[in-house]
Amino acid sequence: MRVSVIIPTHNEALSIERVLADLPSDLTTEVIVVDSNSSDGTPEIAAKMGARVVQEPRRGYGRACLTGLAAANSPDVVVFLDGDYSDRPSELPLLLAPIIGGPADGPVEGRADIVLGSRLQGRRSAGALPWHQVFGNRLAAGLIRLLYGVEISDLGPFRAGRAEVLRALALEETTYGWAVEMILKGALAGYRVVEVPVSYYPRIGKSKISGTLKGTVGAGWFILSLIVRYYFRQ
Ligand SMILES: Nc1nc2c(ncn2[C@@H]2O[C@H](COP(=O)(O)OP(=O)(O)O)[C@@H](O)[C@H]2O)c(=O)[nH]1
Ligand SMILES: [Mg+2]
Repeated sequence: MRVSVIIPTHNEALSIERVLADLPSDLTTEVIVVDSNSSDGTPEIAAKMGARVVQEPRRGYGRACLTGLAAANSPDVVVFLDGDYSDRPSELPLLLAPIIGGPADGPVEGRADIVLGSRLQGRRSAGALPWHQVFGNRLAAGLIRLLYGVEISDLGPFRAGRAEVLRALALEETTYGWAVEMILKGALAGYRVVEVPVSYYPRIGKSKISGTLKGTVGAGWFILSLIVRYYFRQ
């Protein structure tokens, strides 16, 4: 089974080496770091660590994930992971297990098409998620449970999906909405979206999204409006 890991980065030189070092290399076929104009040496460190670096000068978290997905070399499973070392890359097997299934299953014949790592179900160290992120993610997950019937508790960034499913969803959000678009479109298309608890720690370095006012308001607005929009579009 071919597993491609995609890590979007913008100035993560303080953490990217640890993220790459902690990824279980026996489980990954390729690691793609999609970098947007880092000025701190992030792509150089990533390349030195053996990752494939793809430059994406257009900013946007979703854009970087889409570029990584398009660049992946015929994967069966695609994993998304942040470059800030707030997730634990060593927990990759937790995300792959529901997709791969047990030994009786063939390759990529598990019980899930998309697996989300939940920080709110898992072990989360003090201060890893500020209160507004706990509140916002609980609210968004609650709405998704209510309107779409998907049993999730969080919208975490550490996630995995079957490559053919991710491609079929034709994701198009280039900024904050990308992560929720995957869940909504996946649920509406009848794919199996499941959640596993993952641990979460305070990031290394400075936040580009939720730690900023623009990011918090932008992400909140995009996520809630997409949840409502896709519900009425179905
Ligand atoms: N390529 C790329 N990566 C980005 C961009 N914005 C954020 N990232 C990366 O996306 C990941 C999530 O961003 P982060 O700052 O941790 O957001 P937070 O978890 O909400 O605080 C990190 O690895 C960032 O370096 C961008 O515009 N382009
Ligand atoms: Mg982060």
